[in-house]
Amino acid sequence: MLMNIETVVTLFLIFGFNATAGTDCLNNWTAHGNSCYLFGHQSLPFYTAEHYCRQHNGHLVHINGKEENVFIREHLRYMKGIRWWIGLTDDDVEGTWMWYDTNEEAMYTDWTPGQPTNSGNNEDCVEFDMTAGYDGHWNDAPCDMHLLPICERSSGNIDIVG
Ligand SMILES: [Ca+2]
Ligand SMILES: [Ca+2]
Ligand SMILES: [Ca+2]
Repeated sequence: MLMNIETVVTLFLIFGFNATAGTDCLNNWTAHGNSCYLFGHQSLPFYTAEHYCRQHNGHLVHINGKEENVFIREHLRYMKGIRWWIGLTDDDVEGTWMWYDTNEEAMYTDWTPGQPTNSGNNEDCVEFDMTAGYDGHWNDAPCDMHLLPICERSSGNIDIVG
């Protein structure tokens, strides 16, 4: 397990470094894989957070699998904020979790044990929660909560760099 994390961190450093050198991502965005990520500084309701990301030509992060999930978690360990929106919602059909950017059902998930709870029949949006007890896993929360946005956009020419 330790080896895996080290490998992932090493890959992140390599990709991050290359991408920075190739300026694939704008200044305040973080490069990883074929994407750029913006970790917002203002807490917003879910749909306002999505709008914020769209204004920056992105969308709330779509976590495609474990590798991307680990990258996000490792990055958030060094951030001040502890509760962050990701682009996942069951707003349309309760219990069916869809990625907002592609309208695809989530294949990979990383729920905190015991979640999702749909507490108060009012938890339709998903946060990445660094609070003790959640420890960097996912939780369904009310969409009108004010949390920090994690935006993602594809990086243009990372293939040339990599
Ligand atoms: Ca992604
Ligand atoms: Ca729900
Ligand atoms: Ca919950």
